Amino acid sequence: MQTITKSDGGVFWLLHLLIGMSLVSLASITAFQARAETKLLVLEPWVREAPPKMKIHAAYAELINKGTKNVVLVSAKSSDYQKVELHLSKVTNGIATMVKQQQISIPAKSSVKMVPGSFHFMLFYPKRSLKVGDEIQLSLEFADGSSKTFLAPVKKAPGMAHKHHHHMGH
Ligand SMILES: [Cu+2]
Repeated sequence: MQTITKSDGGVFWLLHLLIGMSLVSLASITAFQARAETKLLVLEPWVREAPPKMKIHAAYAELINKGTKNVVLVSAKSSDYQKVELHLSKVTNGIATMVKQQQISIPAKSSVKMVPGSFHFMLFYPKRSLKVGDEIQLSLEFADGSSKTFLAPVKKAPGMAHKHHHHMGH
C-alpha cells in the first residue's frame, strides 16, 4: 500500500507540473483514478473440462496490464464454486506440485499468462455440473480495492497439454 500511495503522490506532482497550476480540481483526480482502475484486461479466460467426479477445476487467462503501475491480484471468487484460490504449478525434482499464492503481481506494461503448468485459478467444489460450452463467473479482487468480473467458458484442454503430464488435472 505504501508503494501505491507514493506513486499516487508522483502522479499528483506530475499533474501539477504538466498543468502548471497550484491546484488540480478534485474532479480531474477522481477521473484519473477511475481510468487507472480499468487498466487490467483479461484475455481468453477458460476453465479446463474435467470429469464429473472431479470436484476441483482449474481456470486460466492472460492478465494484461496496460497501465503504468503494477496491478496486484490478491484473491478471486466465483458464484459457481465454493472457493477459489490462486495457484502456481511447479515441477520440483521431477514431481509436479502446486503452491497457493497470496498474490499475483502483473507488472506495468506487461502481462501474466495463466496457463497449464504455471499460474492458475484453482476452483473448488462446483455448485452445478459443467460441460464444454458452459460459462462460469469469476471475480478478481486487487490490492487497490478494485475488482473485475467476467465469464469463462469451459473448454477441452488444448492438444499441447498432452506433451506434459499434469497431475490432478492441471
Ligand atoms: Cu492448483
